[in-house]
Amino acid sequence: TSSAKSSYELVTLTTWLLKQERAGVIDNEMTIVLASISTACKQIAALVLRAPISNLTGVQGAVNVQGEDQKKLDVISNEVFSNCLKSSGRTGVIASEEEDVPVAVEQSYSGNYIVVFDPLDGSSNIDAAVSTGSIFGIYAPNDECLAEIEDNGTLDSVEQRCVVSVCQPGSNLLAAGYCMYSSSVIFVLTVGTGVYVFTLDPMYGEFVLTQEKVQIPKAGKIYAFNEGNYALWDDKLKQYMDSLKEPGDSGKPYSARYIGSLVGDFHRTLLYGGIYGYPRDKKSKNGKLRLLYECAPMSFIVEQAGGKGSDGHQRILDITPTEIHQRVPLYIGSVEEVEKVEKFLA
Ligand code: P6P
Repeated sequence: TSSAKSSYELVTLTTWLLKQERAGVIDNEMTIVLASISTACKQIAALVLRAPISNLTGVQGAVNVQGEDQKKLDVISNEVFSNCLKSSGRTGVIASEEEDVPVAVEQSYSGNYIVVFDPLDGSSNIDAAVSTGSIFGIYAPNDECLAEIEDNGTLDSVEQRCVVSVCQPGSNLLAAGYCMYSSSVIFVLTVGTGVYVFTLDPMYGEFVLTQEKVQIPKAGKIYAFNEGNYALWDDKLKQYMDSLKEPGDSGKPYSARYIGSLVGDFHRTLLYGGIYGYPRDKKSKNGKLRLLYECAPMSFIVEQAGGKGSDGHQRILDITPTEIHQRVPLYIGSVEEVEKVEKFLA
């Protein structure tokens, strides 16, 4: 008789986090913060899945600090994320796309970590049930910066203290990830030891490890740009874009894939290779995407997978934000593809 098949070793996000903690890769506080983020993502996934049924599509009727119409789910996702982080008791400061300024978590709860996030990126896709996602990054508190400012006696408000502690280069990130709400709910995470992919099993509401140490292909012939902005681009960028349409020595031009949701376009780029770009243009001098909670976390992830994140000239992770909602141009994906556009833009 054949021996009983060894049971498949099922690793959930919870067991994976505890394993990293036991190995000393992350501390107990980080384990708790990441677990609370995964809980927020599960709650948002449930809301997104039933949005048309529970009348959660459409606009909230308010405008956020970006001047964008807030969707009902933008507001709710922000509350879900903030509440999960506050109740974790291990978060010190949170900075959200949906909040004008960073928020210091009240003393009774607070821990140390600084969490930046976009609670529901690509929410304009919700009404058409196209993929959306949550993006997050985690920093250690920036004490030396605070001490220096306090010595000079220039820090006079909690808000300023928060802004100072939040404005760090992406190279300081301790952890970054995203949750994509698509045909599957996919939780992607790095704590600096490679990129791990978890898939939500709706049967019992756990994220299950489905890919480890993901490596992005060095090159890839898929590009994700909004070419509707072509007329507004610099000439050098137009030359790059035109070059993608020539058959080249492989005899085949590139393929265009663009869903208008950074998380969906990025996840496909991470697994299949290629490039996602949101350039500056005559209308948006610094592009559209925000450095702190979109470009930096995604660049940390792509570098952990052997890829590259650039503003067209420099490494995204080397840029220190001066303002929490600061925008930067973003070119991210396979090393060869990002280097190709950088050459055109030089
Ligand atoms: P456009 C969504 O609003 C977002 O921030 C990203 O998720 C997405 O890639 C981009 O903007 C889409 O912008 O101008 O092409 O509609």
